[in-house]
This record gives sequence, structure tokens and C-alpha cells, in this order.
Amino acid sequence: MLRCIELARKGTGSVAPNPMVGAVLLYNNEIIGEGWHQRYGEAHAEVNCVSQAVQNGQTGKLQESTLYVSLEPCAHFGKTPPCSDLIIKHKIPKVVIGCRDPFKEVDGKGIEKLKAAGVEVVVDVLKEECIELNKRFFTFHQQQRPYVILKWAQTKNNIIGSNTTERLLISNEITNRLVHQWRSEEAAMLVGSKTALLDDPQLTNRYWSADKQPVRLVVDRQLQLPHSLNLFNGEATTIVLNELRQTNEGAVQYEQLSGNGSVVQQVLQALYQRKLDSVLVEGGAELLQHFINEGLWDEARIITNEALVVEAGVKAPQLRNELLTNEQQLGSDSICWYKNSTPVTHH
Ligand code: AOF
Ligand code: ZN
Repeated sequence: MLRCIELARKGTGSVAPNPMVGAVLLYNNEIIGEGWHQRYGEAHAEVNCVSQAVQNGQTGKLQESTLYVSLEPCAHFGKTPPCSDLIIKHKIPKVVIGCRDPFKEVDGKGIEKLKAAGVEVVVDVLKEECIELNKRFFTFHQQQRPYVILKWAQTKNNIIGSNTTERLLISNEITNRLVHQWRSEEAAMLVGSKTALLDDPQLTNRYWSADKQPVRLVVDRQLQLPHSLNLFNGEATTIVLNELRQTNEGAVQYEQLSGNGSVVQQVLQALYQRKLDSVLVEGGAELLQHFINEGLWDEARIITNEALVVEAGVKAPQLRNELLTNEQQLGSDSICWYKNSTPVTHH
């Protein structure tokens, strides 16, 4: 199963909003086939795994093999036919599954189909690891919202920005590059209108190769932002979340919020509807604090410049219910990873 997870990770950045999935075929404790879901819309892990075994002349062994797969084999006709049918067709007698698929078209139906055909099924092997692997996919389907990552940089005395229009540079060159990597890993990035105006960020990933740029999102309820800002430079799609209009102008798209619930809830609804399964919230302090207060976040990554203290400025957000999961030192910057220990579940 660990090998399945390792294979699945090869799909990082090219399968979203689908899950990353890996599969291994074992015959007499020997691997006769491996596969993973490589690209959105293309063959599933099981298909690639069985194909490899067949191509290597191992077809005769399938009837005595065990298939390991990190996610429940699908039962639906999506962009490809059901993997459970493929397993049954090749008479593979045993399937070991990492975790159940939360997608409503599957959700246990793949397991049932296999069992009904007489296949021996073992479920929940390295379940936690398999869910963690697809934390974005699981959050998207179980909570009907994207996976939310909060990120900010602060001084040693918890200041996130200056009180004036002057830009306060906090993080160093190394952590800046790391942030670009984080951007390349998520479907979208979000900032509030004050940050868009004062910091004028480009919100693009400029240092890491990726299939595509994440979507840039800005909350600008009354459409007051000037189009001279970097966000409107056309280098990546920008979605302006607002209360006034819904139009599509190529690289700039206006998305009218639903009016139901808090602004944070409306933003998450808009992302869900666009099938954006994760978002990196990059500021400012006010917007970040709204996500925290409403419990609508999953991870926070806080960069602290331990060598910088400033007299006055905008106070950094304050977490509640956080669980420190990792700590790292990069030059004068420390990075702390937190998890929300009690995320809000909406049904
Ligand atoms: C599997 N093996 O490798 C993957 C699965 O749009 P489609 O047709 O590709 O279907 C996507 C859904 O299939 C996705 O939401 C998830 O439920 C499942 N993904 N299933 O058996 C795989 N990637
Ligand atoms: Zn499948």
C-alpha cells in the first residue's frame, strides 16, 4: 500500500480535481504490474496497472494475484469505464483497498460490486495515509467546499504588514520560493481587496514548473479595484468575487456571490461550484481572521521572521483550535504548519 501511495504521488499537479491513486498487482509476493492515475480525464490507476502486467506477458497470473489500490475502485461510467468491472473481467480474486471513495457516484458501490462478483475485498489498509494523500479531494466531497490553506508571514512580534501604504517585506528569498511552490500545488489563491490594492501581488507561481497557473481570486464586493493592478495583467485567470455582476471577460471573470451566508461561506460556495478543490488564502489579516473565526480552514502555514521586530503595524491573525504538525527553519525564517483540530462540517 505504501508503494501505491508512492505511485499515486506521481500524479501530483496533473489529476486535480480527481484524486491521486496508485495500484500494484502482486503474484506470489512479486510485483507483476504497477500503475497510477496520471492525468485528469485519462485512465485510472487500476487500468494502467493491469495493462502493464498484460504487456509484460503476465496475463495468466492475474487469476491468482492480489490487486492493491489506494482508493476504492470506481463503479461508475465517468470519462472511463468502471475499474471494478475491469477487475471482475480479469478474474482478479482479491483486492486490498486503502480507503473508500467519498465521491457520491462511487461511495461503497465499487466495493459492493466486487464482493457481489465473489472478489475477496479488504478495506482501510493505511486508511489515514490514503485519506491524507487526497485531503483536498476528501474535503471537497465530504464537506462540499475546497480544502483551505491559510498562509501569512509575520515579524517576530506578530506584525503582518505596515499601517501605511508602504509594503513591509517580511519573509526571505528562500521562503518566498517555497510560497511559489505552495501556489503551484493548489487550484486557487485568494486575497482580500485591501491586500490586492496595497501589496499589488501578482499571485503567480514564477519559480516552479506546473501544468497550469492556479486561479487568482480576489474579493472585491463593490468592484472598486483599479484595473492597473497586477492581478488584472492577464498572466493567469483572475476571478473577482463581488456582489454586483456575473460576466466573463477572458482572463478576468466576475463572479457574483450568492448572498447566502457569510462572505467566507459564499466564497467557498463559488469555488466549489467551479470545481476548484483547494485554495491558498494569502491575506490580508482581516480576511484570514474571518476564515479562522468561522472555523472554515484546514491548514495554516505561518512564516515568522525571527530577526525582525517592527514598532507598529497590522497585527497578524490569531489562530484557535490549532494543532502544530511541523516546524522548519529556513535562514532567519521559521515556518510552522498547523492543522485545524475542529473544522466545521456543513451538510
Ligand atoms: C479509481 N481509480 O485511479 C481514480 C478514481 O472523471 P473520471 O471518469 O476519471 O472519474 C473520476 C472519479 O473516479 C473521481 O471523482 C473518483 O471518484 C474516481 N477516481 N477511481 O477507481 C483511479 N482516479
Ligand atoms: Zn476507476
